[in-house]
Amino acid sequence: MESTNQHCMILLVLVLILTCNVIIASSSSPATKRFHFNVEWKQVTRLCHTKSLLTVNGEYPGPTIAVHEGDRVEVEVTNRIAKNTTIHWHGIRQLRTAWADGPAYITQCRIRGGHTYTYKFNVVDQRGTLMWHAHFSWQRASVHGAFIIYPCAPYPFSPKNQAEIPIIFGEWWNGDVDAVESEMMLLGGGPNSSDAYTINGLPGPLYPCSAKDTFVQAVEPGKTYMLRIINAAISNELFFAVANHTLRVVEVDAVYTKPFSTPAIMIAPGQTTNVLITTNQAPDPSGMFAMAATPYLTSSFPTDNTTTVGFLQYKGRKSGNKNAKPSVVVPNLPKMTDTPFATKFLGKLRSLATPQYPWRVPKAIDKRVITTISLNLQDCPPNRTCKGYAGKRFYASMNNQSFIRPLMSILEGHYKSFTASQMLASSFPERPPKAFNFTGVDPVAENMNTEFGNKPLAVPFGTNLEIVLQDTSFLNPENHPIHVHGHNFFIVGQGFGNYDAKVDPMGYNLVDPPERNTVAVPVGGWSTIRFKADNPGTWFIHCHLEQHTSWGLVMAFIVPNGPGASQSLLPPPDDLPSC
Ligand SMILES: *[C@@H]1O[C@H](CO)[C@@H](O)[C@H](O)[C@H]1NC(C)=O
Ligand SMILES: *[C@@H]1O[C@H](CO)[C@@H](O)[C@H](O)[C@H]1NC(C)=O
Ligand SMILES: *[C@@H]1O[C@H](CO)[C@@H](O)[C@H](O)[C@H]1NC(C)=O
Ligand SMILES: *[C@@H]1O[C@H](CO)[C@@H](O)[C@H](O)[C@H]1NC(C)=O
Ligand SMILES: *[C@@H]1O[C@H](CO)[C@@H](O)[C@H](O)[C@H]1NC(C)=O
Ligand SMILES: *[C@@H]1O[C@H](CO)[C@@H](O)[C@H](O)[C@H]1NC(C)=O
Ligand SMILES: *[C@@H]1O[C@H](CO)[C@@H](O)[C@H](O)[C@H]1NC(C)=O
Ligand SMILES: [Cu+2]
Repeated sequence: MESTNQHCMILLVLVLILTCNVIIASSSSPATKRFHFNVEWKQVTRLCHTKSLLTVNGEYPGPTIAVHEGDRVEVEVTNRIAKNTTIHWHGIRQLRTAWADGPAYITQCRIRGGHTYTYKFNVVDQRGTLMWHAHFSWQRASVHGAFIIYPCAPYPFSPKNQAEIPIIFGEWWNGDVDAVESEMMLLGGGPNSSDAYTINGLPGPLYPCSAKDTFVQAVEPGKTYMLRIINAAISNELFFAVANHTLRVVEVDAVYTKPFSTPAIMIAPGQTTNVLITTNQAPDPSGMFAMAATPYLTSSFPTDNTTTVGFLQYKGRKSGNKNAKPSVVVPNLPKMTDTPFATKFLGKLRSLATPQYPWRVPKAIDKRVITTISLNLQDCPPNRTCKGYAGKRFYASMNNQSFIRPLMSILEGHYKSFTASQMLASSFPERPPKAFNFTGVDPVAENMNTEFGNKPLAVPFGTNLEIVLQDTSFLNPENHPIHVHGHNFFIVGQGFGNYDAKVDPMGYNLVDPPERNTVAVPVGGWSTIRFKADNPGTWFIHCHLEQHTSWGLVMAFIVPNGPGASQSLLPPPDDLPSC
């Protein structure tokens, strides 16, 4: 960990001086932290299977990026494989630096094998735990890691943690993950499931050959630890709990929350959660307490329903009984289908909303967009066999548009318009094209086809935007984690069933709603998010379940330059990969 950063002082002063909402990159010269990422293969063995795993620098999970609030970050990424890649800094706002955001064909073309691209951006007014991951096909299954931003000011909660432990959840496939995606897209059915969930790359004792591949963290009794929990899994939301210990939630998605205690958490792919844990239990005869993650299952599609287990090992308080086997039972872990628990847990999240960390939720809005987030069932192309439901194939859509990825970077294509501060054409439908009982239809009777395209949503700079995300029961109502690039948002309301524009806004929380970058939209329900569109660029909005992204549950969102020079997209970097 770095020592206290000089730049923190400068930044604090700046933040106090700048009263406007839009704090764009500071003019002082920040400390620059440089990292080198080699995307490369590495032979890795889990569950008795040895395979070439795609990694950064041979590490799985990948290296941790740790910086201070206010730092400038430069990550030189060299692609040393014979495939394309890109890396995304998930949750980093990328103010004016959309070029460094990472999603392939949205903000950049892919980094080809043998090529290098250096991502350069500032970490402005953000602090906490985020993640980085590959944003090309399903590479993020193993190409991911923690992105930690140490705060300038002391933590606003007590007790203060005395140490911290990163906890990264992932999924392990015995087979080749790229082949899983290709096969899914070719045959039109659901993807093969992962073979295990992992904690920091280790599956734990409930899987074959894995007792030796178990995450064990030594802890001292009577201390408070901060767990920096990251869900880097690609296909399921997860529940997480630690036997006999309560978790105190203090931050989600790198935003402080009002602290609350809970026996377990629910965390969706793309989300991060910091919890405090105090080692105040009399040790079990083995000296070990299990921690476990299981999926939170909301769909009836077959999926990985296994459990990964790791341990906290109390130091120096082992009993005389050396043969005592640690219990792998975690009594406080919810059942895999416990939607009431997930709902109650998410309902407790509140922004801290103090003068030092004020809420910035738009109280009034300039525009409301209502979009379905839906699975679809499309006729099989002629002369092909499809393995989706009823001989058809699966897709997914937003407002009945299943996203087709362009062959050029959308940002690059529009760059001239940004420099001219033009308002770019908005063609994404702002209401569901067909009104129907979104969460009540008989899935078999309905026409579940979709349209294909990449019409973007564009709004003027500074728009106070509301987006209502409405799940549908086409095929399967499901919890979808929707991630917005380039902006944090406030979750002002959510519920089950169909959103009602007359009634539901009256129940919005405009006082201390949770601020996040990824919202887990309730299964068979809706969420309303609000934010000020104040970051010029083209941004990806998408489901963070990888199969849904592949099926098209994605949209592009465009914010043009603002009136001031400091509200404009910077020019593209010289080494930006070409298409
Ligand atoms: C990399 O991307 C380019 C452009 O989309 C494509 O033509 C090429 O086949 C890709 N390379 C590999 C190895 O997939
Ligand atoms: C998916 O699973 C099926 C059945 O187990 C297997 O035959 C197939 O090879 C798997 N596909 C991939 C890409 O791993
Ligand atoms: C942990 O909790 C379980 C279930 O509540 C209880 O049976 C057990 O005694 C506890 N273990 C310790 C070491 O306190
Ligand atoms: C997990 O899924 C398998 C296959 O679908 C099923 O047989 C099994 O009962 C499930 N296990 C749990 C714990 O839900
Ligand atoms: C489908 O197969 C039939 C018979 O083999 C053939 O006549 C027809 O041209 C094929 N259609 C397409 C679109 O490939
Ligand atoms: C939608 O369908 C559900 C379930 O069939 C039903 O309970 C609900 O009343 C319907 N809503 C509307 C607005 O028709
Ligand atoms: C979606 O588009 C398809 C293709 O045009 C159409 O058949 C279907 O009815 C539309 N569905 C909805 C819900 O708008
Ligand atoms: Cu989804």
